[in-house]
Amino acid sequence: MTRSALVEGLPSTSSGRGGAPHHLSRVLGAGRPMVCGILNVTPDSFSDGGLFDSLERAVEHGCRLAAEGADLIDVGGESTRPGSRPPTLGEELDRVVPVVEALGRQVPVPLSVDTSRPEVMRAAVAAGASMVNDVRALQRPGALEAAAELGVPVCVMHMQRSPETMQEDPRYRDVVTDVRTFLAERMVACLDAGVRPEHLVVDPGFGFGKTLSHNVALLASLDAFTGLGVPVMVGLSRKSVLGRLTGRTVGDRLPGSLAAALVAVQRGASVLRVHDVAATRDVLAVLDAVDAG
Ligand code: YH5
Repeated sequence: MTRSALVEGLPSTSSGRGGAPHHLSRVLGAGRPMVCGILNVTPDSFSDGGLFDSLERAVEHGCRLAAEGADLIDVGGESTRPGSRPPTLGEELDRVVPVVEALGRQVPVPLSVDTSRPEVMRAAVAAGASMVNDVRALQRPGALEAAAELGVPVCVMHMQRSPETMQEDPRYRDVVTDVRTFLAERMVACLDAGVRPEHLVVDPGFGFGKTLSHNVALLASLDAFTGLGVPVMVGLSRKSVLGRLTGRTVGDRLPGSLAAALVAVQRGASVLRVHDVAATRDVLAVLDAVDAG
């Protein structure tokens, strides 16, 4: 399977709510990395300060991500910041589904849903989402089956333990090997459940049960994950690993985030999950020019 396999998986036409065609195939088919904009619809979002907790503001922010050139927008209603408590199913559905419905009508960009709950996966795809992104790698009961039945691309991410406990002394035998083995096992589980191979995306899960040195090792060896034969997604944007490396608070982590994005793409990442879409596109424009020359 090639890195462009994600392409065939994502619909090349709109998800049916009256938007323009997505043309995602041209994006990855051209070998260009994709930029996935982050749309948090949690009241306690780490950097939105609750500003986007209403439907209107969430949709407005989604439109901005699209205008900045996002290839994909990831809509999430569960805050997975370290120590956080999960929302109820009802809360998560109420946050995510109206945003997917409304944003899907307004932007010609495919939407993914950042969730671990099969009920949310089903409702979001019914509302127009084109992809499932699960930080728990479809390990919740019913999640594998839902993803397979929905027939959409799925991103499986590595996390050690749970958001409540993941940053309490994380340990690995060898972080790169351990994370890669986990992702390979989840790929097999997905395939066994009936997920199409061209629908698989993997993510090492930066910040999810990793120390500073674990995160740096994973980024340095990201090419180990491209060996799994499916597109690799990377989420480093504004994360505390960058705060640790630069001494910056969350609002001042753009330069660190862009450096991380560049390194990730140079080591084979296919999808960059970021807050700052326009700035990330600029990084890719420079890299593109160099690669073309
Ligand atoms: C990810 O890496 N992350 S939610 C703390 C931050 C900044 C950002 C304070 N969902 C990922 O975005 N899905 C999340 O700094 C994800 N990969 C995939 N596939 C956490 C998040 C964040 C947390």
